[in-house]
Amino acid sequence: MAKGSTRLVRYVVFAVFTLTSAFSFQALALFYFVSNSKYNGVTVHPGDFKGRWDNSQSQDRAPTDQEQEAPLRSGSDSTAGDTSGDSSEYYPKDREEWGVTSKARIAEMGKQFPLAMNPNDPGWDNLMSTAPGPRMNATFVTLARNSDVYDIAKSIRQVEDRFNRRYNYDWVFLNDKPFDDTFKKVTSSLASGKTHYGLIPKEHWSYPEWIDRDRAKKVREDMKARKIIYGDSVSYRHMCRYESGFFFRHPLMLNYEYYWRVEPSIELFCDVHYDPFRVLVEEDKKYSFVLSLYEYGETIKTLWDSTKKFMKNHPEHIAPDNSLEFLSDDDGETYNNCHFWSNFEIGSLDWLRSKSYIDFFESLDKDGGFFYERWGDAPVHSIAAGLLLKKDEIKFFNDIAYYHVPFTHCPTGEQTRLDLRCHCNPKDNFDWKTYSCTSRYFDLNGLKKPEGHDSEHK
Ligand SMILES: Nc1nc2c(ncn2[C@@H]2O[C@H](COP(=O)(O)OP(=O)(O)O)[C@@H](O)[C@H]2O)c(=O)[nH]1
Ligand SMILES: *[C@@H]1O[C@H](CO)[C@@H](O)[C@H](O)[C@H]1NC(C)=O
Ligand SMILES: [Mg+2]
Repeated sequence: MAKGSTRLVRYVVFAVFTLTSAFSFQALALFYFVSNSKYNGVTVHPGDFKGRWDNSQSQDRAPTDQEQEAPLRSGSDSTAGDTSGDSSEYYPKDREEWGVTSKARIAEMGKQFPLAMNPNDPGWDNLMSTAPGPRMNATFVTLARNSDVYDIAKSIRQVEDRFNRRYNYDWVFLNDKPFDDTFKKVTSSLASGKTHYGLIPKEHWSYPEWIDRDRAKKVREDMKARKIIYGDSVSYRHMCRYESGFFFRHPLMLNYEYYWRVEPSIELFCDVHYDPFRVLVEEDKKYSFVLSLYEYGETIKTLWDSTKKFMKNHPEHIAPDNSLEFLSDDDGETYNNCHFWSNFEIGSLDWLRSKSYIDFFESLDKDGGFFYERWGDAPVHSIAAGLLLKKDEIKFFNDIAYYHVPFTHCPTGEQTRLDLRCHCNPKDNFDWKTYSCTSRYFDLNGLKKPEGHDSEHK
């Protein structure tokens, strides 16, 4: 158990009622102890404070200032469930030591644990220990514009607080324009690992020569008139094509084997206690997701036709034990629009750089749907994962709680949420709602849905 695990949260609530009568005031003090003992069952006995807070006294008078500030924390409890010995370093054995009653006492005790007020003070970085164990060859990756700086700052802060401050994985930022100083300063101040800033080569963010730009323009005008989201955007199309076919080949990304994609303004609602990269390595997974849903059909009208063409031309790339069932309800005839939501992904770069994936991407790219329609990288990655990977190479992370507007993945299972100190509302969990495809993933893989799947979101 980690050092902090025996931390005891104890609230002492004093309710002082003043009762007025004709001739006298009477003060009544109520003590209310709430103990949060989920870690290691540290028990709190209301009688613990009896010696100091004798009933007869407390009914007669309100507690003095000294008493009020007294036993908020208890030293001896910290050793009750934790035999690691770590805690003794930080918590005096004698419970009375915690009765911080005077400045002199604080100064005396404080010498042992000086406050770190400035970055160069000892202990500044010691918020909680670094996770032991190996690190994978992995990085976070974010595609962003300079104007996204404060939205990505929010994401980084959450990723760091919930996970990376203990792991310190690198972070690669990619942009079709050079990153400005503000972007670099803000993001590098938040990331605990090394940060790298890459410019996207022009040829990865422009029309391939075989694209008829007039035709593409007409499509955008038409989609604009039909109010299709991002339908009139050129940059969005370059972005989707880049995420589909190029980010993993950026020179900076060649230094890594695994990636975790992070977008601006996402949220992580729960602690991530283990290294998901290592889970992928140990379980031999190539792709993972937390949210799945149906794609907007208007944006991918011929994507499945292109996919079928690829399957016919490259039967050697289709995995025998694939997830076609996730993608199609009629054995591959049509696409059911199910996809993993790719704004969150943890996956293998080597897989994306493999011949099978590149052949798939290039085949789609030649058909032009990134510009003649508005193919998203989510269905492209998902179809690839569904067909090129074995079904047990795709992982669902129930533990990683996630939000990207407008959908939430809040872990199913109350105990899980408590253990991970989640701050999401289980009712917001999208997994088992009608527009999610996650049930299909469970059925297809013969997985048992977590307890609470049928009740918590209602
Ligand atoms: N450098 C750059 N990044 C972009 C551009 N458009 C979108 N992005 C990034 O691509 C990702 C997806 O874009 P976003 O606006 O979040 O699209 P949505 O999640 O589909 O609504 C985000 O990480 C954006 O920061 C662009 O024109 N240039
Ligand atoms: C990480 O992976 C990349 C890509 O495969 C490789 O070039 C690099 O040497 C690896 N780094 C380490 C430290 O193993
Ligand atoms: Mg986004």
